[in-house]
Amino acid sequence: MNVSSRLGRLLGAAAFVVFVSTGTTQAAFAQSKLLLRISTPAVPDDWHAKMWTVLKDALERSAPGQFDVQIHLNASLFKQGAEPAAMARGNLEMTSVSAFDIAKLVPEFSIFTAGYVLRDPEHQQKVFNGPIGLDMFRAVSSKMDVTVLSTAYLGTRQVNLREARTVRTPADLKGVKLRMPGSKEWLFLGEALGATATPLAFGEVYLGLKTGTIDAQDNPLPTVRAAKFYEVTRQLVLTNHLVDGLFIAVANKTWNALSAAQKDKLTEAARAAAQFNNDNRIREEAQIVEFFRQQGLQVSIPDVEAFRQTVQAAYARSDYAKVWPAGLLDRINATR
Ligand code: KDO
Repeated sequence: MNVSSRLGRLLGAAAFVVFVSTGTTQAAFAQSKLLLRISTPAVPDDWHAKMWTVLKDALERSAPGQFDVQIHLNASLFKQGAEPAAMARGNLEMTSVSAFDIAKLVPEFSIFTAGYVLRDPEHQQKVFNGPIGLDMFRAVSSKMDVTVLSTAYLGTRQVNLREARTVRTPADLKGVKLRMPGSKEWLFLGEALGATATPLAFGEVYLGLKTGTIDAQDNPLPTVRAAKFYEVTRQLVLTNHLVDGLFIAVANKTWNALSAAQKDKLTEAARAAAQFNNDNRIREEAQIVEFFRQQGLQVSIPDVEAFRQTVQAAYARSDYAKVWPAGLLDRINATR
């Protein structure tokens, strides 16, 4: 072997040692960090997807090097609705859980799945950041083994149709295959609106609308934009039927392993994330209708009072209402 090839081999070996030792150091460093895997069906361009980066950045600033935050969007880690079970099994540390998924395990929470209960985002924040939220989240922690850190406003849900039609009252939605997420709590809301509720995961809605396996879907307007449902629909009906929320939650196993200072920092970061989402979503909702008109969608205002009465009556006579604690609805209504 000549001198230069021996030198080459020596340099190669040295580079390998540096590579291996750097890799090992990085792995050890990552291991010493607290892993926070986040799973959500949200699409990257939606505010409740972007809010996770706000959480990650806030933690990087307040607790540098302490957390390894991994964000999985588009339901790429767990399918929609499977997150609470994944957290219970120890396979997931954080998510934003919907009232509908909470209601499966904390039946009284179904009051927040009912249409026309929460009035607007401000009302929602007051309810969940006050004594009602405190009681509810205590029940969530004991029955679901997760701790809710903050409440994100997902937006006010509206009906979005593939083909335009006249929709004044719930009777006008008769026979319309309205896609809802796949649980009985969601399907009940779709039926209460007068439609034929059809279960489908969020990730399949675009294609379902495009091919016509469903006639309609319901979501807040920023999501209709972010998921591009406006490309495959012709009409929005502003029913305002649900002031929807998502609850930023961490598995208790993870939460209990944190120091008091880390708990404070994670709570702060979750609040900052929700605030970012809420501010942007409220701002966007106030101006987004024009965007849909420009895209050629018909935007109709139905008889919201007729929808409110029909939906409220459906819930009032349902089994859901039977487990709502006495006086809770009044306390929610009285929250100002
Ligand atoms: C949906 O599937 O319609 C829904 O809006 C339900 C919410 O609870 C939430 O899961 C949301 O989708 C996803 O985060 C996607 O925006």
